[in-house]
Amino acid sequence: MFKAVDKEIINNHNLKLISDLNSDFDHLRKKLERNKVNINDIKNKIKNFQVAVPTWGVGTGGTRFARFPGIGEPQNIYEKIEDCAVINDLVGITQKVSPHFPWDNVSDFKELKEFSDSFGIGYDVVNSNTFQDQGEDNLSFKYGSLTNADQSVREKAIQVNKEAIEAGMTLGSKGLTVWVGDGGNFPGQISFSKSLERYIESMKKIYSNLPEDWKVYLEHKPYEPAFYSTVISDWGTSYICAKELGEKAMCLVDLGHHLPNTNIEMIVSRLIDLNKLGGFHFNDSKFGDDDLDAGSINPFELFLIFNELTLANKNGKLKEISYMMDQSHNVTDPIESLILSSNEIALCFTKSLLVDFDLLSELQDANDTIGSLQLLKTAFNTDVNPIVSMARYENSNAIDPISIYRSLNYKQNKSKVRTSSKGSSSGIV
Ligand code: RM4
Ligand code: MN
Ligand code: MN
Repeated sequence: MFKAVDKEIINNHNLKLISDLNSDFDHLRKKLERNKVNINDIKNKIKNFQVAVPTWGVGTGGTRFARFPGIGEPQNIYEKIEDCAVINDLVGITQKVSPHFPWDNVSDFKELKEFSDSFGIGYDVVNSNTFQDQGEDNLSFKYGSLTNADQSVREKAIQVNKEAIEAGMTLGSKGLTVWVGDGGNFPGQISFSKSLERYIESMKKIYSNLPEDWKVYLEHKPYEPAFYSTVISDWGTSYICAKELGEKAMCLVDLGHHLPNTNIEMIVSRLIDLNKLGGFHFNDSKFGDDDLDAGSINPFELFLIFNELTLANKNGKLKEISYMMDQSHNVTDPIESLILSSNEIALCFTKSLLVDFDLLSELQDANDTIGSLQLLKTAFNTDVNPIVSMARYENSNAIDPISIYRSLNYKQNKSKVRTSSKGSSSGIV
C-alpha cells in the first residue's frame, strides 16, 4: 500500500477536507438516527467492502471501429498492476485485480506475484480467453472454442483454461471465470443441442482440474460476438450447466450481459435462492454489453441488485460472492473511471444497508405498493457520500480520490517512461 501514491500527499489533501466531511457526516448521522439507523455500523461494513479491478480495464478500450490509445497507458501486466495500485491507494476498496489469460501471461508468475505484493495488490478470480486465436498452430477458435465441432480445437480451449488455473494458483487466486464467445451468426449454423452438450463435456474436463478450494464461474451473454445465438445465452442455461457440473460451479452475473429491460435484480434473487450466485461483473449499459462505468446509466438498478444481496445476507442466504468490475474505457482515463465506478458500487451497497427489510416485508404483505416503493426510494435518494468518504478516510485513503489523482499528473509522467502503443485497430480492450 502507498507505493503508487505517496501517503503524505493523501494525508495533506485529506487535511483540507476533513472538517467539512465531519460536519456532513454528523448531519447524516442525526438524520439516520431518527430511523434508528446507526451510521457507524454501516460505515464499518463499507470499510471492509472490496471489489476487484479487471486488469484489462486499465488499458484503453475500443469499439468495433477503432481504438484511440490514451497517453501513458500500460503496455503489460506489470504496468497494469502499477495503475491498479494507484486506484487502490486512493480508494482502498480495490485490493485485488482480476487478470485475463493469455493476455496477462508472463514467463515467471512468482515474480509477478512478488511485484504485485509489493504494491499491496492481490488476485481475485482469473479469466480465460478463448474468444480470439492464439499460438502458431492451425487450431482456430473462429467457429467456437469449448463447443467447436473439432475435438482438437476443444482440447486446445480446455488447455487455455488449465493454464489460466495454473497461473491463478501461483498468484493466489481461488477461482476461474469462463466466458465463451461461442455461438452462431446464422440460423442453421450450429446445432443448439450438440454445442451445449460439447460445452458441458469440455467444462467437465476443466472442472476436474480445479483445486479443492477453487470455484468456477460461468458467465452468460445473449449476443456478441455471435449475433444469432450464443451457447450460454442466459442465466437459466448458466444455472443448468453449473448444476450439472457440481458444487464448485457457480453463475456469474455480468450486468451488461442482458437484453435491454431485463430484470437483473430478479435474476440475482433467483440465483441466490438456487444457491448458485457466485459473482458479478459490474458495469452499466444502455443497449447491451456496452461495458460502461458502473452506475453511470442506471444507478437505481445497481441499488436494487445490492438490495437483494443485503436482504439475502440478512436472511443468512448469502455465500461468498466475488465482486468484480468489467468495464471498457474508450473515452475516459481508465483510472478515473474505475475510481468513480468503485465509488458508485460502494454507494449503492451503502444505500441498501439503509433499508428496513422487516418493514418492507410487512408493507409487501399488506399490499402497500406505494409504501414499499417509497421505502426503497427513500434509501436510494439518501446522499450517503459522507459515509463512503469517511470509510475511505478512516482506512487512510483519499476523501476525494479523483482530485488527488488529477493533481499527480500520473499519466503525463508515465508517458515519458512507457512506450506508447500506436494504431487505431479495433478491439474491446
Ligand atoms: C466479455 C465478458 C468477459 C470479459 C471479456 C473481455 O464480454 O464480459 O467477462 O472477460 O468480455
Ligand atoms: Mn464480463
Ligand atoms: Mn462483456
